[in-house]
Amino acid sequence: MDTIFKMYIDGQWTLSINGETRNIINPADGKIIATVTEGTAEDVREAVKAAKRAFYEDGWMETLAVERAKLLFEVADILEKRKKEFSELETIDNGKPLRESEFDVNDAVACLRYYAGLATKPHGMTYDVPDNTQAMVVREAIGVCGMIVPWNYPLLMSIWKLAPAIAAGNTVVFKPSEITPLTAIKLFEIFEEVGFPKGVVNLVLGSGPVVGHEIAANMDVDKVAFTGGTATGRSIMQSATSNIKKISLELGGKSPNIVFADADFETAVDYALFAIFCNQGQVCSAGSRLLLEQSIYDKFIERLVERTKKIKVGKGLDPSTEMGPVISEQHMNKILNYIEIGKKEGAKLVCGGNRIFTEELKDGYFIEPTIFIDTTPDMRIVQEEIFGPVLAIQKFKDEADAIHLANDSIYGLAGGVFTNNSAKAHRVIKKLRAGITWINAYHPTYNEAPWGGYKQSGIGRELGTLGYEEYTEVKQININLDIKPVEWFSE
Ligand code: TXE
Repeated sequence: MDTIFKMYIDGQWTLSINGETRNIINPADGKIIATVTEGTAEDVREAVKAAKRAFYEDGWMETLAVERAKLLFEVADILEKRKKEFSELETIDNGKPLRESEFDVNDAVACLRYYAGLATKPHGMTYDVPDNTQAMVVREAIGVCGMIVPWNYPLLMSIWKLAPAIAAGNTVVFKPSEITPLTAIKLFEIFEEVGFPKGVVNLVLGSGPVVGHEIAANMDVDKVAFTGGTATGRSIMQSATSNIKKISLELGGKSPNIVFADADFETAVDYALFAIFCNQGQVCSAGSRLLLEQSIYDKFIERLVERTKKIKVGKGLDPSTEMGPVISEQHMNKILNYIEIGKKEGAKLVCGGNRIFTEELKDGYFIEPTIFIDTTPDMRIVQEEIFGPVLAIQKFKDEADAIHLANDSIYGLAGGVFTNNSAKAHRVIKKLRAGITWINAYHPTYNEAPWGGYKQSGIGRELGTLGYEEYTEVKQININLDIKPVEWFSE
């Protein structure tokens, strides 16, 4: 491989300080598609130094919201023009079907525009306080924001963090997943093209324990935003205690999708498939537990299995593909191991369960869409995040039982309810301990609305105005309108 893709630090494309590289693999065929430089903790420190200088000394702190908005709008326009290239690259790097990559690019463009627009909208509050004082609160940039993102939505997760952070006036040190860095590298080329000043946006490539850890622990990083597994989130929280960093964490889930007997049957079946098998099940909010009311249990499973068997698994670039490979050999083995655990635990496998070894797909990391029924709440396949195309089905008796089963999890990211009884839908949603919920739908995500979880699914929210506020400090300003001595102490 001739080209080694570089990092972007302080306005320069650079190789890592120790000269190491990493090969990037196409999960559809196991072949090397690119070689990238492998950053070190020292590279992170250089990036942080640049980001700090850009913020405090070079004037980024004083940039006008309208200027930041303009840059983000320009990034959105270029990304939109290059949609085909970005979508194909995402599919080659991540494996997801092309239609999903196209969806991600569209969503990324919309997210950039949402936050570009928000930058110039009113922020802050005034208060009616005593003492002839005008009190107000303004929101200001935090400073240097570190960002660590995963491999399941490489471009989209980057934009979910970069757009609000930049809109709010921060400088950034950003790390994509070491498995899927390619669209992030191209995105930083766009940042360079639109003319971000040196040091404002920095890209460091490399592993979690080295580059990620340094971002989380560095004393000059003021905030760290992370999306990834709960175990890694816990370690990032610990590293962030170094300088009491602000943190936002979007972690794992084992989200319940509850279907009552009175739901629109075909709609519920269709969404149940989408909830678990979209993006090969590698979605934090995946409806990985399907809770079915007992009177429709058998009929629903029969129809679900019939539809699941028709899902077209193939290479992402093939336009007829509906489900692609999982991200890596290691992750594939983790998923296959969970399938074995499910069988040993006594769950009944009614669909899938195997790696796909056809001539065309045998070199890639393809797993059949898999369904377990007759599960019990204590099973590991019901409690643990598998993060693959594996559905665990649970049976419930009534509304109270459904709520109890749904909340029986360490996670609280998302959940769905299907019923034609709207009062029942509202009662159930009200009791669901989760941050993102749907009634008669599953998965749609909106840039306008906050995204994040209860319990061990995370801290803070992304997207919407709450997501913007995660990248701001709150400053109270009290203006005395009656300028005279306080006379607390006698003369
Ligand atoms: O994720 P990691 P992994 C879940 C899913 C999956 C499991 C493990 O269940 O099976 O996590 O996947 C960086 N300090 N999700 O290991 O480790 C890493 O380099 C700082 C849920 O791939 O969480 C990458 O950039 N950073 C999820 C990012 O963290 C560290 C998406 C995510 O990797 C680090 C992905 C460290 N010590 C996996 N170790 C979701 N919520 O959507 C790793 N990283």
